[in-house]
Amino acid sequence: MSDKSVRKEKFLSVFPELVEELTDALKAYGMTPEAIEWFSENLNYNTPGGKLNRGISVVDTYIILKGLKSIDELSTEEYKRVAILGWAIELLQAYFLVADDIMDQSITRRGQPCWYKVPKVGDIAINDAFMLEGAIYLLLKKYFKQESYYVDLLELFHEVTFQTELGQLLDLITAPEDHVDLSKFSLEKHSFIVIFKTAYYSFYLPVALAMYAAGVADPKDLKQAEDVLIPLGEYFQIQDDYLDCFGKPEDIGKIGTDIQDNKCSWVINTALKLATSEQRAILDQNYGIKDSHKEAIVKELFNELGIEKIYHEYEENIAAQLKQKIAQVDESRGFKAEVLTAFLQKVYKRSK
Ligand code: DMA
Ligand code: MG
Ligand code: MG
Ligand code: MG
Repeated sequence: MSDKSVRKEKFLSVFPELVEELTDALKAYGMTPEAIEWFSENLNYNTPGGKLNRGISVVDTYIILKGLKSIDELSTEEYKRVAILGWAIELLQAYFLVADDIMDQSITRRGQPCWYKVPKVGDIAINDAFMLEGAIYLLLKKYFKQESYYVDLLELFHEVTFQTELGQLLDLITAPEDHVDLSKFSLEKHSFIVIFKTAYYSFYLPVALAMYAAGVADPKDLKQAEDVLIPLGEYFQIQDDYLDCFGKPEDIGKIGTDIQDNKCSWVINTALKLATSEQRAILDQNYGIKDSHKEAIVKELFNELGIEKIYHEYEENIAAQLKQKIAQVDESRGFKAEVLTAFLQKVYKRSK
């Protein structure tokens, strides 16, 4: 097994214990067996099935900050505590995704039907999303209440959650279902949306959590991390937008919906910059409509405009810029640039 899959297996092996502990909290309230079983299924269906990059990154970052050579240098107990911070992000992600799929009317996620699409679930998925969020705070209280940085963790989760919700709000109100107006889109607006809906929780949060746990969380260092991780997160969401249109469903585990959903994605914004007035008219007539024939016309135009090539150029460019930024990191207080390099490597040229 590769090192990567070993780390994933180890991270996954903590999850069943957490489900036990979380369902115990329901038992303590005297909840019915059906409710306990439902919560357990909600947790298992929605939390562990993805790439787990965010969660595993907390462990990876912690190891780098502690100056350890390998994961095996952590005691079982220390590993579990750091992994729990990782699972807390995965629960946050599960909460956002269950809700996001309802709002985006998506069909599949991580190669299986979206939770709200499971026949017995439907609208109950809304409450299930809230409960996934609640699980974060049960775990933080159980494992971190005695730490001096407990309030920092709580404030961090609350702030990042709200930032993500702001991003989702912008994403949704910029893509009304009944009214397509491409003049509302711009790459600047796109940048704002994706920094809020993706970059904070997917990139800044895992590193900041590991920094608190490792005792390397000087505000100046948190700022240094943020200054690289936010543009890196923006790049990651541009990849997500690109893959929504050009990725293979087998690779990405989901079927793209951005064109039919009228999304203000990087792809349409790039196309709008290049389109002639004739091509613009085609986009105005076919974008953002729940019709797969119209979607195909839009995709054909994207191909004509050479969006794929522009994406690859963008990717080379941003990766070079980020490398430069990382080279300027000040390590004098204990923060390490390697943390950021490791993130960039995980993202660069991903296809899933
Ligand atoms: C993802 O936006 C953002 C959050 C907070 C889930 P998206 O709708 O582009 O995600 P996906 O493509 O995975 O549905
Ligand atoms: Mg979505
Ligand atoms: Mg969405
Ligand atoms: Mg997407």
